[in-house]
Amino acid sequence: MKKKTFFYRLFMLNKPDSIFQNKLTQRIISQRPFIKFLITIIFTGATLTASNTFAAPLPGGTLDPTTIPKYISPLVIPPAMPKSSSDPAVDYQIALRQFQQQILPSGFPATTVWGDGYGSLDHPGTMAQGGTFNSPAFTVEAISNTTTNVKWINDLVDANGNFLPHLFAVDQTLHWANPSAQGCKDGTNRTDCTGTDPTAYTGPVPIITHVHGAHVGAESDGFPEAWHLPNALNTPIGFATQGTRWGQAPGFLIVTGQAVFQYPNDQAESTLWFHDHTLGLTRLNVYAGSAGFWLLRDPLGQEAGLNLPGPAPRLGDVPGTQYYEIPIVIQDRSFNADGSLFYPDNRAFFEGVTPNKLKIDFAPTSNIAPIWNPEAFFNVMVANGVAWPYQNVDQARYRLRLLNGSNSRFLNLSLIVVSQEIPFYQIGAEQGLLYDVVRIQTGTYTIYDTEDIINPIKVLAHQIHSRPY
Ligand SMILES: [Cu+2]
Repeated sequence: MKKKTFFYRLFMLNKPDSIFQNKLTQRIISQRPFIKFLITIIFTGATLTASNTFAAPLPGGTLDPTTIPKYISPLVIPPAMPKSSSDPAVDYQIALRQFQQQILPSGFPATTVWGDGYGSLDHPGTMAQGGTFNSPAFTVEAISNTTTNVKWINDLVDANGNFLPHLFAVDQTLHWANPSAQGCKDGTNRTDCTGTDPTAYTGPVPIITHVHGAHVGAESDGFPEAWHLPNALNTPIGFATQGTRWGQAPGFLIVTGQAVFQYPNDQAESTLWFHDHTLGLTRLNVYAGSAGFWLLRDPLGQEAGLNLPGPAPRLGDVPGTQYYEIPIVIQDRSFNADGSLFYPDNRAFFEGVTPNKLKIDFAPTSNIAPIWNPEAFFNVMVANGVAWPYQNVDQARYRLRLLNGSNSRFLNLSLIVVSQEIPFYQIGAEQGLLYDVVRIQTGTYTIYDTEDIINPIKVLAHQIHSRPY
């Protein structure tokens, strides 16, 4: 009964073009054959006091964000992730690697990031090189009630097979993975404990991938303590290569640096995403670039017959294919002048003082972590791995699947055409379609959630926001 009502209302919204042909829309469409669709992120809190009065940029790295030109780089739409061909036992083999990506506009330096790609020798290279590695990752397409097996690989090693250290300062006084299995606060020597060493960790990086919102068995969930190290040649003696809750789907060979997870996808069509989930490291590993969409479709599900805009990127698309279903992950980042990502490496950033002004007694003498910041806000908005991109759109309805992948920042999203704000329509959230369609003007999005939206210039957005903790 409830389902019927939902279908009817959504159908009514879609069918008569009344909502899409109000005066504003008519005017905009007649004025502009192509409308530049800008995702306008309005900074919340201290950075914005009125809509047209920006305060000084938030503190961050050595690159002044006001020197970065906006809306000159095209939005990157992540293609579909290639299926595994070299290992038929799994549907996908996805590796996290370190590489350079042009996040800032061309002319600025490239940025060292981590990102997922098809982790096999036959698909090397970054997206810019014609390969599959990108941050955010290419999109995993899955079908409801059809099992997807993924081999997740920690490939954070250099060309010689030695481990790569973290891009950022890792606080060892948190409850964290602690691969050295030494020096826990409770006097034990084990992994997954609160450490005592106030210096930054310099060893191999533990990762574990979690598909956010997936119905999944415990062994395939990607628990924080289910991390694994890369299969590096120089892993220090005595280090644990797995966390205490490491596991994988039954029947698969155990290989160092990998875990095979099984996803039954026994849930409604939905926008999910995958990201790192390691104990005490999630914020850093996701900030470094671990993120990708996992789109769950169901040919017989609730979206069937709704005539939602598409297509989304598919395998084998010819270059130049126009997409009307676009996933967008929005994240705040700060940069240094050399293009590197900035992440605070001490508590002074959070306190808003210079390090020499800190009066705090840090761990291990207190329980206040010296490196970790309870929350952190950054000064450049990055969408699909590009700083302040643009996307030209047709006069057509679009479906956007939006994800807030920021560490701490909530987002107010507005759709501005010329100088006019126009509404969009939310049709879904985390775990699938909403019961009813919601008209939104300047929506607020918390970190790590999901929604679905439609709009009168014919933009239909599917919105996720979700947070990686
Ligand atoms: Cu999550």
